[in-house]
Amino acid sequence: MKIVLATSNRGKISEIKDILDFSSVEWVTIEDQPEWPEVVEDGQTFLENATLKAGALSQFFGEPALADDSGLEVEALENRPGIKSARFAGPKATDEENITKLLDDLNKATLRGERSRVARFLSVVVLYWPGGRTISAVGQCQGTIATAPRGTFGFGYDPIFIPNGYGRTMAELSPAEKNKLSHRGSALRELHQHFKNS
Ligand code: ITT
Repeated sequence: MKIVLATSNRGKISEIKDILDFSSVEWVTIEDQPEWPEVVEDGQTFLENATLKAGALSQFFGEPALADDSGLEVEALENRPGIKSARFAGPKATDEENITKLLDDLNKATLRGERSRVARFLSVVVLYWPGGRTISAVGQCQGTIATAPRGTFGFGYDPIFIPNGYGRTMAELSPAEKNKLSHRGSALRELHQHFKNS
């Protein structure tokens, strides 16, 4: 069975392949396809955006497609950046620029008297078959925002996210440790159960 990984984020590709250790699946990724359609993520929710991405790639390749839409919600920032996590500091923002903006915004909120550093990662995953059948699942990981970035593993906001119960940031955990506790790990393991029962 072929499944298209409907993402251009290399961090996600490697995590999804590790978490869903399917020996019988041939993954189709942006890394081995010369043509890859651009998908406009104009949904209002993680579920809408994940469905848009999986649907577009499934139609393009005529195969089932798996998408993840995810992000970081920070309590003191009224749950921003949320669905805008990838482009928080601008349309072509790097992970470093997004982290700098988030820490700046949180520092300003602290100066206004906000004390919470509570945050959560959310992931919504959708598997979309040609013809339109879908299954989906949600995962989350609760934690707090560090005062400065630490660690080199992972991607995105991992260097500033400390999962509850850990003294280390997500970027200081090995990939295997992250996958066990992450929002994406939970969502994909639940999706796998739905898949087996479907
Ligand atoms: P695709 O849409 O091509 O999958 P993307 O990176 O644009 O790639 P999203 O729109 O879902 O994906 O945005 C997710 C962003 O949320 C991601 O770029 C990170 O900034 C952040 N994020 C999500 N999961 C994360 C994780 O496990 N660790 C750190 N940051 C994460």
